Amino acid sequence: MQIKQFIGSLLILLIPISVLAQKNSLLLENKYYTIKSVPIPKDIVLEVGGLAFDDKGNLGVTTRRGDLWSIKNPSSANPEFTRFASGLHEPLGLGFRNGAFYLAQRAELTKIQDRNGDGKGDLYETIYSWPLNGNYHEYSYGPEFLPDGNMLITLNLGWIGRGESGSKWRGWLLQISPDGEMTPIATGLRSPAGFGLNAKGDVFYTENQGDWVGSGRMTHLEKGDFAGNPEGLKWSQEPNSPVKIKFADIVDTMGYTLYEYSKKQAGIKPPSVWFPHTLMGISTSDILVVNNDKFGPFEGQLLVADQGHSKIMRVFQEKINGVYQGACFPFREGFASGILRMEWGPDNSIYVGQTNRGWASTGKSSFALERLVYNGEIPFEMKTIKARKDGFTIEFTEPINRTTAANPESYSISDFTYKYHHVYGSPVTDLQTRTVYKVEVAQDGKSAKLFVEGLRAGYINEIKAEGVKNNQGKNLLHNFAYYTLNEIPGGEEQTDHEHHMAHDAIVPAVNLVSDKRVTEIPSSWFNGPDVTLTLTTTSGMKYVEKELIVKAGQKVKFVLNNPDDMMHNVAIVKPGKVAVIADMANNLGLQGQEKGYIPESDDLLFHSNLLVPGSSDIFYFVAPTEPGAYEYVCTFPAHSATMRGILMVE
Ligand SMILES: [Cu+2]
Repeated sequence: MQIKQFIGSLLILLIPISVLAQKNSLLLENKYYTIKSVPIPKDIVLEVGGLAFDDKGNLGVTTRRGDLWSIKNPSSANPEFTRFASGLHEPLGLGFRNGAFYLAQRAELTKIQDRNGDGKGDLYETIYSWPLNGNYHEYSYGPEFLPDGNMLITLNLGWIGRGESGSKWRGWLLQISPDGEMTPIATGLRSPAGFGLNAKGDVFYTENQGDWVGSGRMTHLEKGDFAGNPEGLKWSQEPNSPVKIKFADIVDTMGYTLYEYSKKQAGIKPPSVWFPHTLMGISTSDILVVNNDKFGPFEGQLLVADQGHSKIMRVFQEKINGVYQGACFPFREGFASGILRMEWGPDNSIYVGQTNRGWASTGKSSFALERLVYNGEIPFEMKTIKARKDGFTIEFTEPINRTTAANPESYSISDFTYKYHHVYGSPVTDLQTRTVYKVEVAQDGKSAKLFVEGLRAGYINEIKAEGVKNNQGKNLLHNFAYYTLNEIPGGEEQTDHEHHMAHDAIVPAVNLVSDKRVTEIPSSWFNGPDVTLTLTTTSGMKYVEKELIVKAGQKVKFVLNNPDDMMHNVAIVKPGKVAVIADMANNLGLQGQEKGYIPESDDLLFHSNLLVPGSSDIFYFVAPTEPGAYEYVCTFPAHSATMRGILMVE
């Protein structure tokens, strides 16, 4: 081996695996969606605040330095830049309707028009204005046009070491008509840089991690909604406010999640999709609906940009019990600067406006204007994830290899949540592993039904499909997603328990090997067991049988049936020891599952396996020789309070 080559391979070894993986994923993404840059003249600082095409096909761009540029032929090698307007106060949005540009400056919604046709704005008209207290963080965004011609704007909170609504309507979504009539719509907003309409015309906004905001997220906003940050509630008692909650109604419990709090206080709207901090992005921005079928297989879905990670994520949502929820997926990373805006071009490519001054980003350019172009080849991706009563259904963009897709071990799921408190951000809270115990692959090979034990409403499910391959043996382009489960769907699609029982693909959660779980009948029991005890689980974390009776020293065959839709076990313990054992099981934490929630203790006499829904277990033991009221209990966390009974030894 040549010395140079040797040093070269050493260097490659020194590059962290994660960097290689990232480079690899960038290269793969580039095969399907290519990033092209729009050349910007050297003397223009194009820190993009807003993007909108005018009626002549020129791209309007507002900048944070207060200009509105008009770009002719933006997809060509030599686009032509004209300064259409200037002297604006940090316009962070742009729209175009009926021959005029509309933009939100910090303190007003402004209409700018070119009346004499010289390609420059000559009429600046205030549509509606609002007060400012001068805090640097009082950003204003928009407008987004509604189908009826009214406009939406959002107002950022100021920052004084926490979010502050220092002037009226900071922290609000406002609707403004073209003739300047303002209607407040919703509040609880902290840093609402991105908002827009989905394919059905419903309004969503994205939020950045911050005080009262555990992680980035997206929320469906309707009139009267409160989305979580209490500062904007300072104005909820104004006569035209549709929001009923008062500022004093929201207290910091330090314990609840936003979902839990919303069940106790009417009018709180939990997010439809969480973007877990650092796992998916770090600062969400613009929302863009995929409004055509020329951009790959994702028509009707939403793209959400991330400023800090210089990337675009993808969102699929569904409505369960009238509530939006769904999954976010990685989509395309590697942009030059921090993304603030996305806009469709006439050729169905997406213009991506970027800036990172004051807001650090992965892309190191201080500003950029780029274009994302679809190359026509379908990437192998999870296209949608839908919730069912008993799990999730994943739809793929291509037929999947049946052997890999039907194997429960090709998937892993864990769920967690975030705290709702005045502190900035939240750690991942109450993380648990969920077991995929069965998978059914659809006839057409394009979707897989995952059966998952113990779904928890209000939790974020990390869904990984690392083992799934397509028919050509290829891996997924992106193999993970985060599904926010606000509502668990009702019974229409549930599978009955007999079906579970009959299926041979059920995998146990664990297979506990222990001398307290003897699964073969002991060879010394020549006449078989003296007695068979059967215990059956039922819904509401209970056993059907409250008491079982044996005689001291009897040979027992113990059957545990679990027709319930959660995981359960049974542990037989010495008299009076249930609470101690349940506590020990709880304290096993994340290792609990692999131990079947069976702690090591002399007070625990016998136990079953940890059973997934629709399975059963048989074990053998000799009943204690000392009579007494022994107890049996399910040691799965939080079950022991209700899931217990007496084993009477006579
Ligand atoms: Cu249980």
